[in-house]
Amino acid sequence: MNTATIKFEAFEGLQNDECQKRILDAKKILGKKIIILGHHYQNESVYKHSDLTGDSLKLAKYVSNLEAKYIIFLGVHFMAEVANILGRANQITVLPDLAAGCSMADMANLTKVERTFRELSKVMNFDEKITPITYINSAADLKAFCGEHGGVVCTSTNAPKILEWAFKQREKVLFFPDQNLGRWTGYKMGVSLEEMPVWDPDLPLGGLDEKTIKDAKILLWKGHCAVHQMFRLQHINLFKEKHPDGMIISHPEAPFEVCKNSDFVGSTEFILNTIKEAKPNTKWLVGTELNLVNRLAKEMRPEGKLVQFMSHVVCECSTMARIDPQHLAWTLENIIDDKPVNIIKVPEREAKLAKLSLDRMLQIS
Ligand code: CIZ
Ligand code: SF4
Repeated sequence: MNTATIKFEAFEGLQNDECQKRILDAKKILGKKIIILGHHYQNESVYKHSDLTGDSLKLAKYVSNLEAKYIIFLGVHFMAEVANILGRANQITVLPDLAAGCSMADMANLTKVERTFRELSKVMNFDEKITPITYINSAADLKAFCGEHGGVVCTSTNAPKILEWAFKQREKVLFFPDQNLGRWTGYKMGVSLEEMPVWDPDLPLGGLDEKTIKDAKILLWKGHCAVHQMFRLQHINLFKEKHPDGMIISHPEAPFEVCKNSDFVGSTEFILNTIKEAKPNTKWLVGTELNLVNRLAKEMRPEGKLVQFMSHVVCECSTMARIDPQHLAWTLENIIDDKPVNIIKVPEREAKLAKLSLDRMLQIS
């Protein structure tokens, strides 16, 4: 009997066709023992093997009702953590490549958030005045921080509802790690830009003075998504010149100026639904991750819809792209041998506190 796990090296050079076949064979053998969840930003070569697809909110909601012993997450690290936190105790969550992180999530960490807590506590009673909100794109220990301090998690789908809820609890919000999502959501609620200063966690008092902090409604963490940051107003202008009747739709992680000049702004679920429900022969410029846009463009072609990616340079989420067919085949074959690799397990205390802030979110949305 084989007692060691199969090493990834055995899969590294595997040709795509062979790899696809082995994934299909492994899925057949494993049957209901596994369920594969796929995020919209995943490349088609693995996305097509998903049993369920969605944005992180939809996928998080699925997790609470899954029977399979193994959840295979085609997405990035923080999503697999959420699956582990919300899944059943004996369920095992697997992320096919542990290097699939999120560069935005990495822009905040517990050391910096705790330092921020101490800094802000010099100016006011944090737990009385400020609701911490973490975008779901963040590590589990930050969700735990929010759980412990009366805060909550949000996604790009439910951010408006979550902010509304937060302002019913306390007068201010600390929003991390994505300043763009926080700014856009606040702006749409009527919060002025002056009331949403950027908090730089590497500077004393976030680089702000006491008065600015006291006058603020939302303190926006200095973080962003490197992929969505590439979209520019000039991309919109060029598209409009060529297609004056075209529509612009962007993700709220895009820069403020881009969101402001878009006809629609919303999460990946929103973008997909809006374009799918649009009239035939309409033209769309889309500001979100490339894999989603390519898939949608192909799907919409028979209806005569033009779906164009916003940037001229390729901006695929490189960390999402770490999940390739080779890693998927490798993890599945190890599960067949009952030797799962790349298990994502959030430490118990952290998971309990993080679940608090996730459950709050699920209840509100
Ligand atoms: O929430 C998600 O899944 C992400 C990362 C983007 C979106 O808007 O769906
Ligand atoms: Fe993170 Fe940006 Fe990739 Fe989304 S697209 S997973 S925010 S790096």
